[in-house]
Amino acid sequence: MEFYGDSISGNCLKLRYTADLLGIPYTWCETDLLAGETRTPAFLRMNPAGQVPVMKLDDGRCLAQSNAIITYLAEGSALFPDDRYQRALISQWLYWEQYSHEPYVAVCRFHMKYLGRSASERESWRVEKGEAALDLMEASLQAGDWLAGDEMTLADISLFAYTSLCHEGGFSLSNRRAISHWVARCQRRLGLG
Ligand SMILES: N[C@@H](CCC(=O)N[C@@H](CS)C(=O)NCC(=O)O)C(=O)O
Repeated sequence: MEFYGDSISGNCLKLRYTADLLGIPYTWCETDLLAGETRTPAFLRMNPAGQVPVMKLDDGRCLAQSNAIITYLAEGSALFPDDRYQRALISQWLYWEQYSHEPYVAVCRFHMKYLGRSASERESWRVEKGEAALDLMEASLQAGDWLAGDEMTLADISLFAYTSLCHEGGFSLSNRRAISHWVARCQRRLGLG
C-alpha cells in the first residue's frame, strides 16, 4: 500500500507510527502540501478534500482522514482491541482529538512553525482551547498510564502526534508531568528514541 503524506504533518505521522509498530509494509509518497501538491488533479482524484494523509490500497481504493486510516491499519491488533466498550472509548478519543485538540494545538503549531508567527501572534481563542485540551489530557493521564485502558492504543498514537510537538505551537508541558511521562512512554513504545 501507499501512504501519501507530508512529513511535517502530525496527522500524516500517525500512519507511520501505526504501520511501523505493527510491521505493516508501505511505500511513503512524500507530498509537499506547502508546494500545493495536495491540489493537483491526480491528488484530488485520491482525496477530493485535497488533504494529506491518504492511504492507497494495492487495488487502487483510497482512504483519507488520519484517524480512519489508522483504525483500518490497526484492525485485529491490540491497538484496537475487540472489546466493544474499549473500541468505543478509543473512538471517543479519536473524535475528541479531531474536534477539540488538533484544530487548536496543531493549527497554532502551523501558524508558528510554517507561517512564521510568534507565540504572541497566535489567536488567543485558539490558544485557550489548546490549553484546555492539554489540561484535559493531563487530568486523564494522572489517572492512568494510557488514555483508553491498560495498554497503548490508537487513542495514544493519535493524541501523541501533535501533543509531542505542542512546544512548536507555543504550548508547554513543563507543568504537565503526566503528559510528559506519557510522551516518553509513547516514544519508547514507538521506538522513537
Ligand atoms: N482531519 C484530517 C485533517 C487533514 C489535514 O488537515 N491535512 C492537512 C495537513 S495536516 C492538509 O493536507 N492541508 C492542506 C490543505 O488543507 O490544503 C485528518 O485527520 O487527516
